[in-house]
Amino acid sequence: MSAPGTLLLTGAAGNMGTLLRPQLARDGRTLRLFDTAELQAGPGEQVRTGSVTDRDAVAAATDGADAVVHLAGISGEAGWDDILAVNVEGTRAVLDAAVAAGVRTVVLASSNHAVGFRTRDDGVPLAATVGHAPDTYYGWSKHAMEGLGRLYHERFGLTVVSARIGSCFPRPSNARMLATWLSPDDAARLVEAAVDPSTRGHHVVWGVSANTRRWWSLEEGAAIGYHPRDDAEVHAADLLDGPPPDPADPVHHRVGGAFCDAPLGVPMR
Ligand code: 15L
Repeated sequence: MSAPGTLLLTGAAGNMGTLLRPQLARDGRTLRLFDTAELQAGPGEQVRTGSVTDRDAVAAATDGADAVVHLAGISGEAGWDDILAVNVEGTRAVLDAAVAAGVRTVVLASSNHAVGFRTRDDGVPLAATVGHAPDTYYGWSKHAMEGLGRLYHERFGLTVVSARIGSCFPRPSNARMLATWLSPDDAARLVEAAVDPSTRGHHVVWGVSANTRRWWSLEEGAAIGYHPRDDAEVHAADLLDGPPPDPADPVHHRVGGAFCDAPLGVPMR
């Protein structure tokens, strides 16, 4: 099966967009970059400047796309109105535009914080089918995003993959991330599996690498062909000094770690 001709990346200038952009470049593929920040198009790229809060701009950017990877949004706790406008209305704008444009697949960048209050007591490995338990307004917006994805799949037959991302950074930077890290290479593997034309239907999968200390299931991802190869353990010596992390410590016991104690509605960054 061939990869899609035009792949729209919303939030292309953000953390994940920046990491994924070089990884997703392919012969025969156009990467269309959508962001509020002005970007410079490289080979095989197109730039569309705009916000997901502007439905017309989203519709114009989506026209002619084969698949959409929706990364745009507020990436941590924020005020309720901002979360609703950007993360919820923005996702609805993307899904509406995808249906109108006849897009085959939408990948939604969900987050572990949609189920942040789930714990190791709910299962190890923790299934992606575990019920929602958001830890913040932000986590709730990712819960809403997953629900919207399901709705648009059922109503319109759109293939939707909600990737419940752990910690996607160039490298893990604390002890929790030894379990929750998603390497940039594995993030690209996950996107490629999701946008492959053989992936159809509706899926919620964990976006996590093959970490030795991982406690979230890879089974749902494997069902769409996502097979991570990286392991945060290679960074363990740099991150740990002293006793090993205690799995009973709330930071390691709860999916959402410290987000569970963050004040509601107070912007994190
Ligand atoms: C997220 O959803 C955030 O966007 C990211 O910045 C990290 O905080 C990550 O979760 C995490 O849980 O490590």
